[in-house]
Amino acid sequence: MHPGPADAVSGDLFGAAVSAPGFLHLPGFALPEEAALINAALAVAAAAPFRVMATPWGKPMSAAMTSCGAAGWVSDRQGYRYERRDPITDQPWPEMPEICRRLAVAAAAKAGFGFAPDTCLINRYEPGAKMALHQDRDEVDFAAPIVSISLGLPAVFLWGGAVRTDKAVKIPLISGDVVVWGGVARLHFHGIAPLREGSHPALGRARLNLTFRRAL
Ligand code: MD3
Ligand code: FE
Repeated sequence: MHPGPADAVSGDLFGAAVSAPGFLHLPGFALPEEAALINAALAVAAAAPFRVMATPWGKPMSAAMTSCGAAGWVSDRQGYRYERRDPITDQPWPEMPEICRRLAVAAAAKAGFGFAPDTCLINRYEPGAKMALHQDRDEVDFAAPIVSISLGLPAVFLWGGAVRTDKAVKIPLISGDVVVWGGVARLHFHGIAPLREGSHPALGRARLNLTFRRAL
């Protein structure tokens, strides 16, 4: 037995507890630092601009993305991968802001994980943007969890199963929510439903999602 997350941890769906192995929803965990996290994410984007990448099949994604940390996630005709330099600036990605890293590590600890993230992917959604059901399998070590921080407009997270055809459960995520995905949940299919129209006091017509990962 190696140390790992509790087998079943609780989530929260409109205030009603839901349980799934390897899934820990911490509603409002990031709220006290919401403004600082938004500023940190926008500072990253000032150095490594948000860009809409294409899938390996040439179709543009609907979320714009950037990264910080030792590596950044990249998609183009060559495929999905992590790169140590930003292909747009040809510079190393900006450093992971300490306030973000600290929060992600604290959330992972609540789920029973030691965590040393080496990258943070920042997704920016505007109303209408979505993310189709997919698995995250470009990281080297699937034993490490993924920690997600939601900021700005609300979203409906689609939580599928181990195979693409498993029916997806809808989980609302609002600004300040943090989710930790590990263990058997790490390779589950997941996505984001088309973002509803709206305006957030600090971010306007946008949702930012920060995902912390151990990629290299
Ligand atoms: C469950 N992002 O960047 S975050 C992604 O809100 C991604 O932008 C979504 O899916 C977003 O790849 C969802 C929550 C999330 C992230 C990674 C996971 C859930 C996950 C990996 C495995 C299982
Ligand atoms: Fe994903």
